[in-house]
Amino acid sequence: MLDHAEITQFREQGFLIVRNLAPEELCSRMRDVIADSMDPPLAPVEFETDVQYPGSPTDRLSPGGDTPRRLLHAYTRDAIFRQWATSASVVDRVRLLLGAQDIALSQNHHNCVMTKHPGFSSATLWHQDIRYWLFDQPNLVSVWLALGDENDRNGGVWLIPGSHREHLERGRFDGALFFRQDIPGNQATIETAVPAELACGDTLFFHSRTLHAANRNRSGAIKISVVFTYRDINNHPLAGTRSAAFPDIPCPVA
Ligand SMILES: O=C(O)CCC(=O)C(=O)O
Repeated sequence: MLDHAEITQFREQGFLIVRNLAPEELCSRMRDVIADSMDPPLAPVEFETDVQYPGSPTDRLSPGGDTPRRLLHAYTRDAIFRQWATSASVVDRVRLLLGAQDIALSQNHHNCVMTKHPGFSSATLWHQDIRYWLFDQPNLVSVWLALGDENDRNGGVWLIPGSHREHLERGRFDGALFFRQDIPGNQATIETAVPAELACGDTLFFHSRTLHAANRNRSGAIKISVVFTYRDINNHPLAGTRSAAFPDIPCPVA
């Protein structure tokens, strides 16, 4: 499933790539469902204009204003996403990475199809996913499945190895909790970033405190990824927060 070296790598670096984890047939069925959900985009959808990141169209009426960034609630969109999200390939690995016997999938965080379009996509600045999430402990694992090639040119993700273990003072982040690029200490950290270059079926497991970022899509094709987040069943979301908005899904024990 995962060997000692892979688990150690995840603990030290805050991420791990497992090549070719999802079979081509499953990826192809996901791509078909997603293609049927794109024109028109089936709700719930997050548009590029909703995030207002660098490169986002200013409003829904401006050119590219109707570009989707994420098809939300992937888990309830189609059985193929549920099959992947609860598969032993994913769940047993997350269990090892979290060091937890029982885990649950969050319906509130990620749980989406990322669609990064050429032309109107935006860049995501450096951040830790946990910044807006509220759990007893900041230890969650997200699972990012590439449904095609991902690299810097089409807006693939970059990560900072070991950042999930750093104590990062509040002043190193801006008001929106992005890791500031205007202070030398942070620049030195950012220089250690590595790209997660992925091919279809490759799967990136990353910790909720790992700093990551991504550029705009400068290729000619849409980049599509499917992302789910998991927690130890005993690591509860704080009641009344967005992290507890919808109940989490307990994952099957092998
Ligand atoms: O694809 C991107 O722009 C990065 C997305 C991301 O980092 C996130 O959703 O946490």
